[in-house]
Amino acid sequence: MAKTFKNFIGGVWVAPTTGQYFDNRNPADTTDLIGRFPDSGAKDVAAAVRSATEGFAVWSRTPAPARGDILRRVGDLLVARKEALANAMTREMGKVLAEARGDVQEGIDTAYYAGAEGRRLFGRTVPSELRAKWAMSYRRPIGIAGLITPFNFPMAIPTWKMFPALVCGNSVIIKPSEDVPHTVHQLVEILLEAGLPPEVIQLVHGRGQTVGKPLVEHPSVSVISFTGSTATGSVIGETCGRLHKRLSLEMGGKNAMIVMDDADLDLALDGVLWGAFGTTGQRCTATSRLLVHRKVHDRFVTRLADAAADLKLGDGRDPKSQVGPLIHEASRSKVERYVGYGLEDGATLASGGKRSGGGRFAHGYFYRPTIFVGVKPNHRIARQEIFGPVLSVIRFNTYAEAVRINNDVAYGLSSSIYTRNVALAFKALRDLDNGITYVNAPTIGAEAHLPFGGVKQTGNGHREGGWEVYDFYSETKACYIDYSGTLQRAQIDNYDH
Ligand code: UN1
Repeated sequence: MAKTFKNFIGGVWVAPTTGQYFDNRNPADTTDLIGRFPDSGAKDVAAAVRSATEGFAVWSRTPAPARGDILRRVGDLLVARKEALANAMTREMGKVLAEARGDVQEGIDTAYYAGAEGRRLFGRTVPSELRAKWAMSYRRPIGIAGLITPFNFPMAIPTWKMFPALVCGNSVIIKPSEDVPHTVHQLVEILLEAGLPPEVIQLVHGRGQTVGKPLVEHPSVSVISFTGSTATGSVIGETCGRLHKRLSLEMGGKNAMIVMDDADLDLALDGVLWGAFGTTGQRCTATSRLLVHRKVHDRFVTRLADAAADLKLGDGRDPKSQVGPLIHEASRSKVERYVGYGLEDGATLASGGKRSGGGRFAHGYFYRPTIFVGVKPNHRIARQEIFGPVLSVIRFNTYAEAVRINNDVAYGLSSSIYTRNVALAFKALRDLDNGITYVNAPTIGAEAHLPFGGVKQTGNGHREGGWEVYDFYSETKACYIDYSGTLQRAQIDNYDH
C-alpha cells in the first residue's frame, strides 16, 4: 500500500478539505507508485493564508541573522541527507542520479548563501543634502510569498525561491509541481527540523487550476514567484498586474550554442551532449539549438550524431544510464509532435527520432536523444520550446549571422559560444541577447550565487539566485533623521535662488 501524504498548513500535517488525492509515479517505471498526494482546493489555500499571516507576524520580527541561522541548519541537514534525497528525487523525477545529487547540492549552496545573507541584507547610508540630517535605506519583509515551482529541478528551484524569501522575513506558501511533490515534502520536513516556526511555511499540494490560481488570486498573498511555461506566466502576470502584486516569472528558453570555426571541437562536442541531453533536455537552460560555422559543420555534426546514438538511456538510478525518461506521457507526445514538425518543415533526422519501448523501457517515458540537421531559423523546432531531448542544428557563415540567429527568437535565457578568440568571446558577451552567456561551456550550469534569469519572453525583469533575488523579496524603506532642531525644507532651504 503506497503512503498517503498530507499538506502542511497551520503548523500541522493535514488532509486536504477536498478529500481528493493524486498518484505520484516513477517516470522510469510507472508500476512504481511513490505515494498519493493531496489534490487540494481553494479552501486549503485560504487556511494556509490564515496561518501564514500569523507566521509573518512572528518571523518578520525575528532578527535576520537568526533567520539565517535556521537556513544554515537546513544546509547541514541537506548535506547529511544528500544521497537519500537524490535517490528519492530520481525515483519521482527521472533524472540520472549524478544530476539529482547536483540538484540537491544546488539547494545546499542556496541554503548556505542565504544563511550568510542573514548577516548582510545591506541597506545604504548616504549623505543628506541638508545639514545635521541623516539619510539611509534598509530592507523590510513584505508579507506572504506564494511560490509555484516546476518539476525539472524538484529541490533547487523551490530553494531558490523559498530560502531568500525566508531570510528576508517573509512567510511562505509553496505549491510544488504535482509531478514531484515528494521532494518538497521532504524539504518542508527538514525546514521544520531545523527549527523554522511552523506557521512560517505552508505546503499545499495540487494542480495549477485548483491551488495555483487561488494562491495567485488571494488578496493577502503579496508576492508571487512562478517558474513554468510562458503561457501560464502570462495569465499569472495579468492577475498580479490587476492586483498590484510583486511577481517574478521564470519561463521558457530556446538556448543556442555557437560553435565557431576556431573552436576546440572535442570540448564543444562534450558541451553540446551535456547541454542538449542532460536532464533529458528538460531544463529551461537546455541547449536546444546548435549553430555551427560552415567550415566545421559537416565533420562536427557527423561526430555529434554518432556520440548521441551511443548515449545510454535508462532508469536514472542505474549508474550506467546517461539519459533518463521524460516526466510523463504528455511530454513525450509533445516531443513526438515536434519531431513531426521538424520533418514537415524540411529538416533531416541525424539521430534518434523515436521512442524506446519494450523490455526495460516498457513502463517508462523514454525517448531517444534526437538531432535534426538542415534546420532553418524559421522552422518550428528552431523557434518553440520543446522541453525534451531534441537538438536543432543550424549552419551559419559569419559571426554576425550567428548572433542574428541567436537573438531572433522570442526567448532570451542563456547562450554559449565556443571559440579560442578572446576578443570574439568578449564581443559575444556584449552581442548575445540573453540573461546568461557562457564561453567555452554549454548553456546549462548556472551557479547559485549569481543572478539567474532571462530577457524577452523568458522573464519579467527579475532574477533568481545571487544577490539580486534579495531585492525581489524585500521592500526598501528610505529613512531620514533630522537632528538640526529646525525645519529644513529639502530642495528649498539649501538652494535659495
Ligand atoms: C532550469 O533550467 O530550469 O543552470 C534551471 C542550470 C541549473 C539550473 C537550471 N543550475 O542548468
